[in-house]
Amino acid sequence: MADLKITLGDITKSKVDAIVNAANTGLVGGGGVDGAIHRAAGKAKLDAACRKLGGCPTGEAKTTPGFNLSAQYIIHTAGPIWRDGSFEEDKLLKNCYINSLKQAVAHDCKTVAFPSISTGVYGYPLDRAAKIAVKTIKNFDAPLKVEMVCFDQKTEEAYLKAMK
Ligand code: AR6
Repeated sequence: MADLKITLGDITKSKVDAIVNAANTGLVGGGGVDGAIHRAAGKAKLDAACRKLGGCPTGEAKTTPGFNLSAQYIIHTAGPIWRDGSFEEDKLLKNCYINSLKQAVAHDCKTVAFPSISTGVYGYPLDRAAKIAVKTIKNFDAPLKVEMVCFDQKTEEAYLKAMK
């Protein structure tokens, strides 16, 4: 069972082995947390590393170095874009967490930080996403310390509620 705690802050400052990025399938950078991570890691170096990965299907995860970040690795996952819930969004979001955690284990990480995948630009209902994230992380069978780094209070409240 992975250990999970909910915090409020900026994930680019997290002192963990790996941070997860809420990326897109092209791994071409973007706004939100993706933009913040690219800027903090060093845009040119991270863009070049991402280009070599050749994209990332929704629900999968791929890893690059963390470059200028304190974190050694960045695990990039592409969350589902919310439509109405009938396009396997829940399953795809769960896969994002599972595949990111698998990448963390494969790279020998002990500590991992996640942002709230898909609940920004991708429009996923926050409470629904929080429930899936918390359940999937807690049920993941590895001795990992996981932090959910919420960028605003509304997000933090949703994840704290999902922890109960
Ligand atoms: N630290 C932690 N969380 C953050 C930070 C930060 N520095 N900045 C924003 N967030 P979003 P998505 C929160 O939109 O919905 C990009 O353009 C934010 O408040 O970043 O998965 C990609 O390239 C929200 O709670 O990701 C994709 O095209 C959460 O991170 C697309 O957006 C996720 O919001 C992905 O959309």
